[in-house]
Amino acid sequence: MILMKDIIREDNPALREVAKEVPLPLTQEDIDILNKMQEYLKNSQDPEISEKYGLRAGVGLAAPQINVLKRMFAVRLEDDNGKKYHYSLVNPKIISHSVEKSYLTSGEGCLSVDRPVVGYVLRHARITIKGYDINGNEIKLRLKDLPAIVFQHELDHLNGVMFYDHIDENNPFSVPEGAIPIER
Ligand code: UDB
Ligand code: ZN
Repeated sequence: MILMKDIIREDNPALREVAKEVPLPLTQEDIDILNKMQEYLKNSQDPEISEKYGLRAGVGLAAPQINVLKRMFAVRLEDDNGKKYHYSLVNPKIISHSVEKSYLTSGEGCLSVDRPVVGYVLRHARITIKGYDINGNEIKLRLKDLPAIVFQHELDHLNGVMFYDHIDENNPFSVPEGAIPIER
């Protein structure tokens, strides 16, 4: 199983690389990696297991964070209506997005960042994302609110982008007109 020691931190230059497209169909090795990433998220959200192994409760994990420079990530969260977003996505691409922005009022963190970084991370409020699931089937998702934020955060990791790259360093809490605050 994936443990915190397997998750690379921001001092590792691999997190700044652009990850490679994954050939389809997936190899068994890639399938195993994606399943392990999804298992990390599940384990980390289980109070007993996360306590036992010292896991940070994660809602998303991108392959580069375990030093696998491939364009794939896992997401596991529930929205406010109890709708589940359990996805393992390969070669994801945002095919359209709103002009409107949104941001988490509590800011963001990252499993690869062991320090608090304050400030608003402005993201597209709504996205349509396309990719492939573990079986190579095409997946197309329309997302808003927290799920849209999480998918964009994970997609950024495939491009070597960290959440704090988006924070205005002179004015970390500035909000552009019309941006939607998301509480959680
Ligand atoms: C996270 N977790 O997993 F809204 F029950 C963060 C960490 C860094 C704090 C562990 C998180 O936001 N958990 C959460 C959120 C809720 C409700 C809840 C638990 N990530 C994933 C990550 O680092 N992926 O690379 C950071 C998130 C910040 C915004 C989107 C992803
Ligand atoms: Zn992250």
